[in-house]
Amino acid sequence: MATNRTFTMIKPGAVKNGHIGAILAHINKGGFKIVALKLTQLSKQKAGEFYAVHKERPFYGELVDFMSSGPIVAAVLEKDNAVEDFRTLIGATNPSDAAEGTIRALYATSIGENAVHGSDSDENADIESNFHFAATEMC
Ligand code: FUP
Repeated sequence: MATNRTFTMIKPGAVKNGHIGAILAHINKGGFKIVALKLTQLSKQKAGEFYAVHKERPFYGELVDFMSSGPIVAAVLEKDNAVEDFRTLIGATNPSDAAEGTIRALYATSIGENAVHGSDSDENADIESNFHFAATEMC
């Protein structure tokens, strides 16, 4: 179990708006080490699989469309207490509720286009990292 690792995606809106560099710098300044990194694009099917837990929610269709609409940056991050500390660093799901200085407060445009993903448990961090990366791609 990757207890000191979490998984993140810089979502299509933040990539399109030119925030990859600033967000990665913010992540490094927050004390996280990047142990896997790639620029990629999710197919609709893959985006649907990634967010399958939300299948019954009213926003699922829009979420899948958005997440497959352009390139994303996927990364695995390492730090003590990674999952919880990264969720603090990114802020609340809705950027209007996100604490000042958090990644979502700085770079998200709406709850649907909220700049970054962060795993919500060690178990999901492991599942999501393996969804995007082969073992040989995680250093
Ligand atoms: P988070 O763990 O903060 O990424 O939030 P959730 O797992 O609750 O939601 C996953 C994604 O679904 C969000 F990043 C954006 C989208 N979403 C909406 O579009 N509307 C909502 O009301 C809730 C989530």
